[in-house]
Amino acid sequence: MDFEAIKKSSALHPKPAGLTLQYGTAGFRTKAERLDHVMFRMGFLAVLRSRATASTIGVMVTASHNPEEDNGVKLIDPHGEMLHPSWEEYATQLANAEEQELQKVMTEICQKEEVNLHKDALVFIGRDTRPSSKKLSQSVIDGISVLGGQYHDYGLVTTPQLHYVVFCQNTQGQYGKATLEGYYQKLSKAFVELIKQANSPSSGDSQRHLKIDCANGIGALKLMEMQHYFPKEVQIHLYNDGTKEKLNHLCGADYVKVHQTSPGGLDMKPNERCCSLDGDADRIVYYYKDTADHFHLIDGDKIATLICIFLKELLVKVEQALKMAVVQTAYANGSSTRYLEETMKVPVHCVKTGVKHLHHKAQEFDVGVYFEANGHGTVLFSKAAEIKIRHLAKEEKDDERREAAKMLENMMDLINQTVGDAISDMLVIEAILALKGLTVQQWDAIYTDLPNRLLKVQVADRQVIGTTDAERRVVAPPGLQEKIDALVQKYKSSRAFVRPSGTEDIVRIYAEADKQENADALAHEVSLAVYHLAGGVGAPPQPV
Ligand code: 16G
Ligand code: MG
Repeated sequence: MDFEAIKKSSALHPKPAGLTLQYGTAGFRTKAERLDHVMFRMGFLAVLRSRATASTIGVMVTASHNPEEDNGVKLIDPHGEMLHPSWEEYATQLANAEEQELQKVMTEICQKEEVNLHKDALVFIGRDTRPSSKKLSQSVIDGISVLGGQYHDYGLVTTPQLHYVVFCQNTQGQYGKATLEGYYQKLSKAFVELIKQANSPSSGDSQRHLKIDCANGIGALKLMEMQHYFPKEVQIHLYNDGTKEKLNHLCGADYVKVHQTSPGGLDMKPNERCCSLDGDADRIVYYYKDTADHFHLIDGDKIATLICIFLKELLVKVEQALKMAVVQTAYANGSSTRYLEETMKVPVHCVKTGVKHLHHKAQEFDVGVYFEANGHGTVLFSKAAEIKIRHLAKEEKDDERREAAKMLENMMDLINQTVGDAISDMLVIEAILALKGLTVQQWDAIYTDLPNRLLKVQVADRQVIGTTDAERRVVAPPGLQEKIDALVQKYKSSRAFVRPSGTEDIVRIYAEADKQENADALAHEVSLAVYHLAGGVGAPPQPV
């Protein structure tokens, strides 16, 4: 490595003295103006990772659903997955190294990972629509270039699109072409094929309408590009397309999920099917309002359930012993877990919050459906399942079985298996609703969510909260779990847990119960317990 050149270039991307950041579940994320040095150094890290794995690595510049002033960066591993945890640690060390320590930190990474510095390196870069993203992605490029790496700048893309092209590139096109055009073609072909098999909607209206809140983000641009690939029976209407308002401001999937209300900028008529993407289009939630003006949220749990119902019917038809399972987190509504386990008889697994945990677990099954309640999720098909399904779709003599296998094959091609993808998920959902002739209300009525409440409490050090059992129980501080257990006893059908946030300096509290006032009361009581036993700061939490 040419440390002189690195030093010179690094001086143009200085680290604010004393600033420390951590590569968390969503990469680095903070105010955009603090991130220049981080971007530059992530360019380094991507080159080293590319050399260490002899593969193409992705770097995405985005802060997802955070305010427009923020930004962030995430690295994408060869299979389109989140960066390996051991390298998250290196990312943190590199970002926090003072100028004079840079050389040492980089040398250590190279030694530990036996990086061959003479190998080629290729990095794919993408960015969201934030005003700061262009300049920050240029800093990534500067970092890549100093280390002699090659790059391809995809410019404005959704996060899942970058995951997709990285995977395509590293599988020599087997998964698809590593271009946006390739992405649009693969998904739309599968979607058109699926939709063809649907009867026309019972309403007599041969067109299907969907209103989409694009969070004033990248999803709007990419849906506009993709729109002309869609069959004319599917009419999408884009709102919050970024031409007027600020990114994620009073809109987007996170806003809708957290506030359980419709986004600004989208006028909803009763029973109209609507959905919201988040700022980098890797999350989606659906919703509608009924004739009494009540808002109904259809979150990731209900999306997972719909997908499961559909896939299970097809799997039964093709009569292959393919094992399907659902992966959720502790935030999954209790009603969804119950419905999946008891009514659908599908095994459900609970893992820690964060996409990488869900993805990893879902890889254990032939068909692994994973979704976070917040709307991030996808379906993974094992290699063995893929081979069986593709074979049946081509060779099976029995018409019904062959048709079912074809549908599975198209589902496999439509879903982005690298990561949760709002655009791909939306097309999967639209296809399933069309194929099953379901209205948004019928989908919503599959089960009734248990009322729930999410709260947060500020404590001096959130790491005093230790969790176990996929974050469903705490092991520290002493006495807290016993207190939660006692509080839960007071309410019917109730459940509560607390966990330190991975993205904010707070402790999160989740409670659900038979009635909203009980969920609210339980969440409040648990938050008081956290406040008193885990060193709360400021005034005690107030009732909801
Ligand atoms: C990150 C995670 C998301 C998780 C959220 C929880 C990824 C790509 N994103 O945004 O999956 O739901 O963190 O945030 O893994 P919290 O730890 O602050 O509750
Ligand atoms: Mg996102």
